[in-house]
Amino acid sequence: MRIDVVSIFPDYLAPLGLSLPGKAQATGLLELHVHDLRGWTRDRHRTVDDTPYGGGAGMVMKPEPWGEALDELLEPGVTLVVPTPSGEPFTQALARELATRDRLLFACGRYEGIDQRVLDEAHGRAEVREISIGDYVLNGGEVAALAITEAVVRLLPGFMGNPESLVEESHEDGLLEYPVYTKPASWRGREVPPVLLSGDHAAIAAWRHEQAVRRTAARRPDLVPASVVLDDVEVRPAR
Ligand code: 6GU
Repeated sequence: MRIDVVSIFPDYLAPLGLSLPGKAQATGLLELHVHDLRGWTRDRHRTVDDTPYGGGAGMVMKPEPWGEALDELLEPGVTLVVPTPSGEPFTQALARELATRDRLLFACGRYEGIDQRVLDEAHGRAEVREISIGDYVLNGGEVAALAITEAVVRLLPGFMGNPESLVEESHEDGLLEYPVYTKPASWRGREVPPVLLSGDHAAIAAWRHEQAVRRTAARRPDLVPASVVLDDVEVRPAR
């Protein structure tokens, strides 16, 4: 997979050279290019923003530099990802979908966003996904681009050392993950749940599933499937 990122703070994306995505680059699984949007400005001050038509607080990113950046980078077959708090929710399912693409291009906006005409024009040329990583506000799309990239790259075939660990983690089965334990069996007077030491694999699987359901019901009632019933757990119906 090739990923391009356009930002006015390219240094923000430096962590992509480390850790999991860094390993993917070293093995040739991922090709990453980070670009400074100001490279596509033409004025002396390298202006990227201006006041909003219609008034209001904040600044809007001007269309011209973005237009030139996309003319160069938004080739046929590229999926344009625009991180924005007004986008569709980023989920594990969306990460899996993006992991099937050959190329992603992140357009990281700052201020109050990018002139809408840039995205409208891009829609005619490419798949455009406006994506939010949660119901809170960040200063710009860079941190969201990092999060989305890490979630996607670890799903690329051949990336994970042990693909089994992809199957069991939170959200892959629609539930939060069950609690985990390692040695020692007793620590500061706290014992590992005895079933995990029993060697009874069916009992362990059943215990883990029940723990996952309890945890999900307590923390994320919106995720509990209607078919799951646990009499001593209060499951609030999804909105
Ligand atoms: Cl993708 N961008 C910004 N600026 N804020 C956010 C977000 C994205 N997702 C949640 N908040």
